[in-house]
Amino acid sequence: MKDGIIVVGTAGHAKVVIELLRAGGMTIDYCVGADDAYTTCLGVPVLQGDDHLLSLRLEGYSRAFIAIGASGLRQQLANMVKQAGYSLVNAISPRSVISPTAHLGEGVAIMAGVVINAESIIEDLAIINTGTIIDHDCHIGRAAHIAPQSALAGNVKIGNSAFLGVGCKVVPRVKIGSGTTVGAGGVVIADIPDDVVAVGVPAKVIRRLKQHKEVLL
Ligand code: JB3
Repeated sequence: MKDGIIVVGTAGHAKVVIELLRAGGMTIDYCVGADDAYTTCLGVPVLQGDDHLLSLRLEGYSRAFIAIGASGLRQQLANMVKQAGYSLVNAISPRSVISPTAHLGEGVAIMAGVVINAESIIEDLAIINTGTIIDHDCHIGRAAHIAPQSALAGNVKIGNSAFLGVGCKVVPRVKIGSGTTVGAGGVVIADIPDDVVAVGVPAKVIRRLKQHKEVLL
């Protein structure tokens, strides 16, 4: 078996993840990117094309991390590597503070300065980005992305594949639906449904995202 990690993705998010994994004592042997990817990422050799994922598996690699910000593609590639027999590691900054009663899924990215408090749940493939606070009893859905410097008070529920832009604030016991985007700096003081875009202080719904088309309200 080969002990090195395979990072899927070769751009900005991959750079941050590589540094998180290295800080946790792991070595990254290859990155796998799209056909037009650069040839190296922070000194890690890049293989272009996902067909390399199977050949690396056959060479004995068994651990991977999906370092791609787009949640749909991140989930698609996670399914691909899991079917190939890889397990997904977590990329957790040693400069984050995670409660011992918090629960983390697999393939989770937790950047520097993050605080996750008691009994919060972070589902598979979620990204808790730089300096973000997830207070007690929150539930962050599968492949959700909480951008840097956001703050969620207690008992906040974020749906699968939701995206909270940089600097969002969410008051206690609010639910934000699956597939929903809250724009940067949004202050959420009431529940927001699935598949919409909400912006502002307080955050108001401005668009519905239906079947990947934007429908102006
Ligand atoms: O907001 C912050 C702090 N970070 C963002 C991050 C969470 O998401 C960042 O600013 C970007 O918005 C985004 O980072 P990412 O995904 O590194 O950015 P982007 O420039 O969109 O890179 C997409 C990556 O996906 C590239 O490395 C491509 O090579 C790779 N890619 C695209 N399609 C693919 C495929 N890789 C593989 N293996 N297979 C594909 O089909």
